[in-house]
Amino acid sequence: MSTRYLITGGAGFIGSALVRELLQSGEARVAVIDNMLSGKPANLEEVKERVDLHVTDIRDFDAIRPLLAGIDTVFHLAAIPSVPRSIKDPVPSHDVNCNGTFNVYRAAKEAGVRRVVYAGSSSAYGDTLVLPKVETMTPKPKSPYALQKLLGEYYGSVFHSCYGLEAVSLRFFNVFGPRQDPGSPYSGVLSLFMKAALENTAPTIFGDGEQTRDFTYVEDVAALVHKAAHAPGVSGNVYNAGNGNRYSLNFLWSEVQKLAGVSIPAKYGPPREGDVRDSQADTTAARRELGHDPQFPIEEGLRRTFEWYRASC
Ligand code: UD2
Repeated sequence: MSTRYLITGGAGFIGSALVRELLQSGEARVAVIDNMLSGKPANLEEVKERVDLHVTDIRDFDAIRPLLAGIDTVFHLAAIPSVPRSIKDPVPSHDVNCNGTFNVYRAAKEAGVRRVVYAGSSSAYGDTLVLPKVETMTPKPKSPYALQKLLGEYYGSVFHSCYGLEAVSLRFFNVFGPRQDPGSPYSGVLSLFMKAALENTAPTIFGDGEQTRDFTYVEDVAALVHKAAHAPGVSGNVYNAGNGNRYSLNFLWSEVQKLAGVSIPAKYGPPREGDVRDSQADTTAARRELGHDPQFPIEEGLRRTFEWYRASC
């Protein structure tokens, strides 16, 4: 039987969690496109027999077009993330996040794919006067990355209205969990906190540490992305993919220290350019229209994540 699902970025941290979610839900096989820039074969190790892995790049339309033939749903997660990286070096992230995303929608349309589920970003909101952030707010991107991710949402709704391709966008809110790579200064902050605690070194906190984020456990995001493939009457829409809470970096570093049994004062540096101050998702629409039902409160997500890093690092 041919695969019904294809995941761009499927060898990455979130993409590989989605691969496992789909396989656990009864899919026999799934297809993955990944250029292995940040994706890793190790992320798919225990499921590799059931994954059709295509090592290619979404910037190459001719390479990806034939891979979408016969696919029902494309989950488009491939991206170059990071707000500060996009400010320092905007060309690669523009190429992948804008041109690559256009290629994915165009290839999906030409191949007759039914639906594309797109990984957007909570950064699209920018700083808002009101929390939590709700989908009806006017986006105010503060960085190239935030704008690039917003463009992908708009392309989804335009491919829906102009070409009849079903498209659903999810704004991911600071996803964390096992397999998040702590290997770069642009890595997600919780992966850096975990690594610092295990190595008994001080992390750097940019700003006063009182900025807040809606940290969302990766399995909750994967479950929601899967639901978005099949929810009826939602094409062209954008939904928050968050947990609905917000925690400061100072609080999180204290929680990670408790898990690791260490006591190390963080170093503080200047705030990052393009940083949003506070972030928290209103999950009402995602719960009502997609059946979003997050299962992992922050304590449980942190515990599971820390156990993974302890066993793997
Ligand atoms: C943004 C998006 C998120 C996702 C992500 C992808 C927001 C609110 N969130 O995450 O949804 O798209 O981009 O990259 O825009 N920090 C430190 N020390 C460090 C590293 C980070 O203090 O060593 C701070 C950083 O300044 C920020 C917070 O931690 O205030 C979170 O940073 P991040 O890079 O983990 O994610 P963020 O919020 O830019």
